Amino acid sequence: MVIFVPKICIKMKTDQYTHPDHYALDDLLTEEHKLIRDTARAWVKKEVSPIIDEHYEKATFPKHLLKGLGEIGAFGPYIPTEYGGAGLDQISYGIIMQELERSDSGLRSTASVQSSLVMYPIWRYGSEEQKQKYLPKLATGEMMGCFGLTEPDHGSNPSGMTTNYKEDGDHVILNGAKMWISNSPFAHIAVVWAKNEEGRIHGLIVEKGMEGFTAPEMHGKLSLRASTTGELIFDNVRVPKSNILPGRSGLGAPLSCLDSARFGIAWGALGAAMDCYDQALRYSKERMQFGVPIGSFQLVQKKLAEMITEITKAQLLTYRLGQLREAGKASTAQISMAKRNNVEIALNIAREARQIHGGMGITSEYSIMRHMANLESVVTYEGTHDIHLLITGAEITGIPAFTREKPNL
Ligand code: TGC
Ligand code: FAD
Repeated sequence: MVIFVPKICIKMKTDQYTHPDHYALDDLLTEEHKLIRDTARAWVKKEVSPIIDEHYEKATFPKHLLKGLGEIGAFGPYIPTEYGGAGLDQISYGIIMQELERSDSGLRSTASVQSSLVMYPIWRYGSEEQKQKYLPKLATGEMMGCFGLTEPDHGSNPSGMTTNYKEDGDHVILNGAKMWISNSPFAHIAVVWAKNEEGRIHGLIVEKGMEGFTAPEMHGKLSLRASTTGELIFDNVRVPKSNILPGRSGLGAPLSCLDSARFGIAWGALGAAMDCYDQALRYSKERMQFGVPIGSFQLVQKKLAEMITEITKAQLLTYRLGQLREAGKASTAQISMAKRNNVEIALNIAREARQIHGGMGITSEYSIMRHMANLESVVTYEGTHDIHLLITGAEITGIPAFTREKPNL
């Protein structure tokens, strides 16, 4: 049997990826979508691929990329142009997240947080003055933001938050702490969720430099190392009342932001899966064992065939979700299903791709282990894998199963 190994495969490097499109999904994209994808991909290849491993190893975020991220429209892609956003549709947002996460989940995280968790709440729930003041600078990356919902004792259950504020004339006095906050050490502003004196949750824009506000970095992460994570500590911080988001209160306000971010993550995880698949396919044609490419073994083909099947199913799910979201019809449970599914398949694909690479798969020569480690954060943040299962369960049964009677310990 003669096995055709295209020459181009032999010298391919990890950043020279192809585009898995087994079901001709490109036909569903507009010319604008393809241009956005190709632009983001070319930028990532030129600016990110050469430096990302070093940042990952040193556990630093490549801040010099912020301007470029702004220029390719990664900050607030769907925010209207009048506020400095790119004015694109939801599928374009997804495509940009996909291309960023083909490179590294940490890079996509920064764009997700800035777009969906900082710009989105200001755009949806902010006053006109707040929108004018913050959105244009956030869109270019000149100003960076972070999102404070999770607390040390309240992760999956944010409604239990204890961060709170009390009125003091035309200011409020904010106290409490947030943990696991992406970008907080270098962000200029934080969109913080806190309870007022009646126990109602509101969003506040807290600026660096306000007395009593600190954002120390958290160290020791073995995942998402090219992303900076920190705390937010509020010790009697005086925040002007004009910094409270007036448009919506209650837990639904931050949860609606999570809908937008989870949508982007569903697309992003697909990017990580594609990158792992691309590398595994290429390696299986290059690597010779027993005198033949390992891709000629049925067990290796099984892995590859299952990978492309899962990628294709996830692409279809994600594309349809993009249509629903664009039409304003995507439910939280639909978004949860896509986030949960796509992160899970990406993790499984990373593990299988690692196996196809044998020992080489554990080295930084390939991005597979980095994706795998990153995806362990992605499967937990923005709602854990099991919380998303319960969101789907609650919708299909009508019975929320998030809480249970407290055990009598
Ligand atoms: P529940 O009773 O279900 O809802 C409370 C109120 O909110 C309303 N609501 C929503 N509104 C808008 N959009 C949504 N998606 C909404 N979901 C719920 C709901 O109608 C209700 O309104 P009302 O008027 O009746 O009060 O809330 P619950 O306390 O039972 O919690 C439900 C649960 C567990 C699903 C939810 O709290 C949850 O999603 N937990 C997971 C927490 C999470 O995802 N945290 C993420 C933190 S941010 C982050 O991780 C960023 S990672 C950054 C990066 O990419 O680097
Ligand atoms: P817990 O809520 O303590 O969960 C622990 C385990 O218990 C999980 O397996 C969970 O599924 C399970 N569990 C909990 N409740 C239930 C239940 N009702 N039923 C069944 N199982 C349950 N947060 C922010 O606000 N902003 C950010 O920018 C941000 N960035 C992050 C970046 C990174 C790298 C990481 C790791 C986290 C980030 N987070 C952020 C926090 C993230 O959203 C939380 O870690 C996540 O929501 C889970 O909360 P937890 O870690 O407290 O886990």
